[in-house]
Amino acid sequence: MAATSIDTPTLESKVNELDINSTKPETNGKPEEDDNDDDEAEAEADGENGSAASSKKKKKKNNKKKKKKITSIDASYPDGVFPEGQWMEYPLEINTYRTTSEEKRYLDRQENNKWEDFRKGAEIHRRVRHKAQSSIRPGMAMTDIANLIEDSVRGYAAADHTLKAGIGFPTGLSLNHVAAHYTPNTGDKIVLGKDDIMKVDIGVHVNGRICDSAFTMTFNEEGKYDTIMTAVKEATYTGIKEAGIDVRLNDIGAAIEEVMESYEMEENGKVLPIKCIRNLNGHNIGDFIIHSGKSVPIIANGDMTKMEEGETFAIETFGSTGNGYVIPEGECSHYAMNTGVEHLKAPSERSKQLLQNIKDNFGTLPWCRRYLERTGEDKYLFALNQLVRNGIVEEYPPIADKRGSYTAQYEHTILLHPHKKEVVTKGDDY
Ligand SMILES: [Co+2]
Repeated sequence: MAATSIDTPTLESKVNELDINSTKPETNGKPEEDDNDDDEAEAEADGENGSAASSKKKKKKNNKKKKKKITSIDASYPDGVFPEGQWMEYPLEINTYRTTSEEKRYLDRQENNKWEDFRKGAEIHRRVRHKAQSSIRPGMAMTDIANLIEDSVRGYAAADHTLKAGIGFPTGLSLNHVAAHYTPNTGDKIVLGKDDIMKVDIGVHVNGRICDSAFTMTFNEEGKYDTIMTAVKEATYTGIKEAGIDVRLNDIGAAIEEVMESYEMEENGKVLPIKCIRNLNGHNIGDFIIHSGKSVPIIANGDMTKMEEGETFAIETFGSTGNGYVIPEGECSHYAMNTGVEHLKAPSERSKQLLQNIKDNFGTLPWCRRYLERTGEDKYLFALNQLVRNGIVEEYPPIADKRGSYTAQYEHTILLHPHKKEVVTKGDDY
């Protein structure tokens, strides 16, 4: 999920005490059917000849388990030790001592439960996006794409409570000139087109530790989007490389900008420079809080604030062939309760009731209208807008560059351990 730095308010950094015990579940965490053929193939690879005809394989299948279901990720890691991400050393000379410091390693081990929560979320993220990458095709409705992704997250997280583990924020599926914060609302009729460029932004949390990671999907076979995809991927990798303890946020932005804007794409003989979307940012991540105070610019912006030991960041960059600036456009789907609003009173009985339901199900995690409806809410829009007007709930409408432009995004979550940095959501796909 992106942080906007201009015109729209950012979430406060104060971490709310969440009363998890008083909350009721959004779903019962029941694992759902998995129709991913890859997984089935893996599960049945034992004793099967690799070259067996597919028809023979299909017949054989009936003798075994029916369809492979998505089960809790815990079943794959019974000892509770999850795969580590990609380790990188810190960039500044003054911090090279950290890599081998016993004291820093000792400090790091004290936080091991927190790191394992992130790693578990990251492993769920990798599996979910693998499924998304292998099954999303043009012609699918955006609602079906969102459900496919979200049911996978729920299945792997298998938590009895939304606030314990599962969806960390609404699945972003923003198309073309829309850069971020679009997910379908109920009744959405949009269908994915073969020439669309779609930002898939997935959030998975475990005990409030949110993994925030995004990639971009295209289906154009002439390689139309190759350059913008490369530009944004390289810009994000640059941001990840430059990030670290004591590094100034401005310096990360400057490095990202230089890489991103060295690319240009061509369309119908016209050269389109790739620009950074200057009012979108990476951000640090707090417990149950997706944007927790610091913004990581994707241009040089003069921010001399430094990253600090123990912080966790989403490093994300957005490239665009448009103005390189986004404004709100279209119907809102994303919302989150603001922090530090305990003193504010819900303006009506209905909005008070709605607010309690939001607190019970999502706390300060972002959510969308579809998730609210899953909790049984109906005819809530008037009350919801009251909460928004009173500053209790923040709305995050889709944000878009100019019509006809193309935007792309890549994003990883990084952990600033005392001794090294870990790109926890890194996979072999991106
Ligand atoms: Co983000």
